[in-house]
Amino acid sequence: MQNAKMIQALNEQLNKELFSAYFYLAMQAYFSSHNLDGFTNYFRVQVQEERDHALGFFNYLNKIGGKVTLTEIQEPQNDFSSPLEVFELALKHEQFITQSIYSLMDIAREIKDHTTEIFLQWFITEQSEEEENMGRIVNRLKLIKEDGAGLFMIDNELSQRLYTP
Ligand code: OFO
Repeated sequence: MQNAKMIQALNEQLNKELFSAYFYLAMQAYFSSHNLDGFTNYFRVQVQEERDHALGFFNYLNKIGGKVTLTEIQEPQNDFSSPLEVFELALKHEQFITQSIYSLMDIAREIKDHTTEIFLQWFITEQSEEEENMGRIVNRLKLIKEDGAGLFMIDNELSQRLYTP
């Protein structure tokens, strides 16, 4: 089913997912420059996941015969003041992405595009997991405040995150 509004919104989401990968790559670079290897690993995995999300929209557009239109990717913030600032920004970004996926779902429902609804369902589940994970880390970073030992404990835990495509 071809609907211009739906195709445009799916393309915009593809761009947003590519931006997410770019934004998290900047965060990966920040942690890498501070030798926090676990945090670096966390964002390395996150970048890979975002790239997969972007490809999910790319492949879906191809599958339904919708034209893929690639547009400019916005420059992300490149400087951060603390690990807490990074995770607060990442959580805020995920909340924005969740709202964006909800808007896609609203369009799919409005035009009774059930195939796209089913496709989007996976992203809705994924978004609630992303927000939960990032929210947990924000809370823990707030708890430890400036405590170096606490930061290294979290760093160690985040080194365990695996990329599971
Ligand atoms: Fe693609 O979920 Fe994050 O942004």
